[in-house]
Amino acid sequence: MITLHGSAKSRASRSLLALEELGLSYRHVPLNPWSNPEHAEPLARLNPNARVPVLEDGDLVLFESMAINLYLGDRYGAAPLWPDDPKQRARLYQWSVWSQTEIDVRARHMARFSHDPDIKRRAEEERLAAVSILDPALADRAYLLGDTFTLADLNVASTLCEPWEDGRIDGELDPADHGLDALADWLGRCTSRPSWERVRALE
Ligand SMILES: N[C@@H](CCC(=O)N[C@@H](CS)C(=O)NCC(=O)O)C(=O)O
Repeated sequence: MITLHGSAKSRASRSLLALEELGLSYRHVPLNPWSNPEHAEPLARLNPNARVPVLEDGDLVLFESMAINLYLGDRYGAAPLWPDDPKQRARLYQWSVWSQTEIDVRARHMARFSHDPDIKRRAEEERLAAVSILDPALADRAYLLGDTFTLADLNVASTLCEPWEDGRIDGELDPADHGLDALADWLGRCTSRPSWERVRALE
């Protein structure tokens, strides 16, 4: 039995999307210690960082949303979602790691909420520069690895835009407003998938 711990209104949404796209049956435990202090202790037993998501699959207990998604793809995935070709999987790893090191940057997220307008502006400029890399990468293709949606798209799109963020990066940035039309179209294709709708409905 697979169990995914973490409220869908958090980074756990990325791993819930992966479970949905893979068509796996799973138990969802919507832990959210930021609203429910009594969730902190059971979560800390699963993840010493006291963060969600955490996956349990048999005797495997795994934290970090990207590690969970790559494990799920490797263990349960099949082409086209999880490509057969090792070089295509290498690209999938590349974009997945990139999304964590260049996009999901904690210091930049915090700087965006700074009361200092210069710090806030710099963080927004850095975010725009980082996401702009995706526009040429998508100029000649519908999805990051080619013609079909793969876990690379899921990992990057779900890092840019959580299911409740209305198709905008961090809920506020529309790439089309910055001439990033290939990125805007791709993000729309990803976030309008039924899996996004299903995860949006979860607790
Ligand atoms: N890099 C981690 C980040 C996980 C993370 O920051 N989770 C937040 C929710 S989005 C959390 O659990 N915070 C705990 C708290 O606020 O008490 C991952 O991708 O899994």
